[in-house]
Amino acid sequence: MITGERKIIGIFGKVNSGKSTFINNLTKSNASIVSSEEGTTTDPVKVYYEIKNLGKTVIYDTAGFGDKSKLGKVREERSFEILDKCDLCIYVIDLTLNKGKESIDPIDEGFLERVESLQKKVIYIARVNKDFKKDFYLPSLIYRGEEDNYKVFEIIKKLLNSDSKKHLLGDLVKEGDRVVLVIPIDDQSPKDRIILPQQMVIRSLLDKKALISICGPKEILELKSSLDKIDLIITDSQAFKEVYKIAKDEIKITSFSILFAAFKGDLDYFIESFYKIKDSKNIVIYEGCFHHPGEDDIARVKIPNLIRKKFGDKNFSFTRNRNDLKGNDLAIICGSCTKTSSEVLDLINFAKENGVYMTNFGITIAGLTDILEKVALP
Ligand SMILES: Nc1nc2c(ncn2[C@@H]2O[C@H](COP(=O)(O)OP(=O)(O)O)[C@@H](O)[C@H]2O)c(=O)[nH]1
Ligand SMILES: [Mg+2]
Repeated sequence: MITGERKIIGIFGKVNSGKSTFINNLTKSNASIVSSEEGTTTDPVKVYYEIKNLGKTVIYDTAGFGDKSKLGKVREERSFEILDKCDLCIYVIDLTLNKGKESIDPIDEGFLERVESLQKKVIYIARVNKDFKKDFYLPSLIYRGEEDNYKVFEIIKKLLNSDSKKHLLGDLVKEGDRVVLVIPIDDQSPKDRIILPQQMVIRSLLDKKALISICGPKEILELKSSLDKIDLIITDSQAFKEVYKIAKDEIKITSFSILFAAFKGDLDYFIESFYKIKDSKNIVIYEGCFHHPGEDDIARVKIPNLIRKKFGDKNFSFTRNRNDLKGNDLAIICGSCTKTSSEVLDLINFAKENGVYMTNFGITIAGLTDILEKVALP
């Protein structure tokens, strides 16, 4: 299984239930401000945290529910954005507040119903005081402080490690296969490193005990002549056309973004949506991360130009905000290397709910260069 993805854990609960105290205790940090003042945590606070035998996580502390101040609603919205994308939520309930009451607080109940309808994994953590007796609501665990951290991590691991053991390469590669990676280095490449999807593919190939060679698009011909055989080429989508000329129909070829569309997204929906470009008037291009666009930026320049050339002019807009997908016929999203599967699936669901088709950069490029039918799918 590939574990290169950072899992997202969100901490939720009513104002003053002890969320910030909990994240600080759990991560042994002072990440979040703790105070008896309601609404102390405003924007979500995040802590990057490596959990042994699970891998990278990001843990968010969020603004509490039931905040009656002027900005309370806006803060709650931010918390719900985290809820939509998280892999696991930890709900902190202050049972001392419920003292003497027979039933669960309506705010807690409302949230828990929402979590259930989203089918999120959830851990309920209860903070209790000494005279807490009633067990009308059974939490996953009673948290008294740092001494209970190991219990929390055990539950987190149990819930998150049981996630589907999807393999990035599917059945495309087997032990001993000779795989060539084509990675163009140009002024769009990040300085001095290769990007996360490429790192994850390399790690995944090593797990499969494949034999790996790497080169740029200009060098592939020479590399090919030096190898007895090539079982698969995985290329950056931007070099698809060039590489296909060399692979022809003799060598299996796929791209990093196709692997990731299948791994993190919904490959069938992306392919179906690609064929809707022709009839779409309003197309929004969605980028996951912040970067300074170069002159030949793939999102802003290359893809719109390829589409115009093939299908005539369209209304293009560009965004990093999920809400801006609304009102468009089609969205084209980036490779989502900075996003987790849950975030990409959240985006796809949002698009579907709003009647927007969605595809990604790699599928679009493969389709527009007429090789979508010829690529190997994981
Ligand atoms: N007695 C007691 N007080 C706590 C506990 N956890 C938090 N508090 C107090 O409750 C108040 C609110 O805590 P905070 O972590 O800021 O709550 P948040 O609004 O959910 O982030 C602070 O005054 C904390 O000191 C606990 O386990 N026991
Ligand atoms: Mg707080």
